[in-house]
Amino acid sequence: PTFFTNMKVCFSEIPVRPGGGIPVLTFLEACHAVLPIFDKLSATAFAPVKMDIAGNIKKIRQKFTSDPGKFETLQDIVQYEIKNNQQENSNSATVALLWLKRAVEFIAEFLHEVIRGDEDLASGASNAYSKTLRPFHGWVVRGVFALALKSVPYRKDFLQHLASVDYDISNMDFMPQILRDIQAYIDGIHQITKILRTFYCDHNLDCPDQV
Ligand code: 6S8
Repeated sequence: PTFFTNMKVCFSEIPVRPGGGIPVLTFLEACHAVLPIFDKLSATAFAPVKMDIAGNIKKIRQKFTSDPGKFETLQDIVQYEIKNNQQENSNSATVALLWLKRAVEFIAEFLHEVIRGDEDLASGASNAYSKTLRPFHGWVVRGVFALALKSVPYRKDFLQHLASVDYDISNMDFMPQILRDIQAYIDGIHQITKILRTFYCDHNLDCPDQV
């Protein structure tokens, strides 16, 4: 068993509707299932990241709960906010989902670097950061990233964190299995972020401003 096989919901399990609609609650569960990894790595160093992701999950869940019948999919929520001209409010579900999408895109790029195999994951994290979050961060948040970077473990240790306690990575089966799990997880993320990227682009919601 690994972190992935223990996950309640992963992105590949989200039952996307025929028209591309992404069901709200399963999506939020898949995002939520990422959070325990931060405590394993370093609860202090990754506290701001964890808070940001958890906060965005909460914002979207609250919107959903305000009228569950009306909001079956993420797109329903965003469209509702557009209709009411709330989509640019900083506490809107639309902005929360935009940042959640960016966070998940970072995770996919980072895991891709892990698969590539360089023992120095900090440089992998920097590559992933440049491709995803960095363009949207001003110098203050870039500084926060630089700090978090110091807590990124070596590849070997990161992979050990993804194993369950009783699983030794020197076991011959472990490496191929964990790498397969990671790739499947990345594929699941891509299937979802691709839909969201297109949707945000079509509705002109991919705000380029820096925070
Ligand atoms: C904007 C912004 N959010 C917020 O200001 C920043 C928060 C802190 C960000 C720290 C810098 C990034 C660190 C990266 C991690 C370092 C590498 C780790 C490698 C192990 C938005 O906030 C609000 O969200 C929104 O609601 C609204 O208020 O209009 C808006 C204002 O502001 C962000 O930039 C989102 C940051 C998300 C970072 C996600 C990083 C994930 C890190 C690691 C994942 C590695 C583990 C993968 C394994 C998974 C296994 C399942």
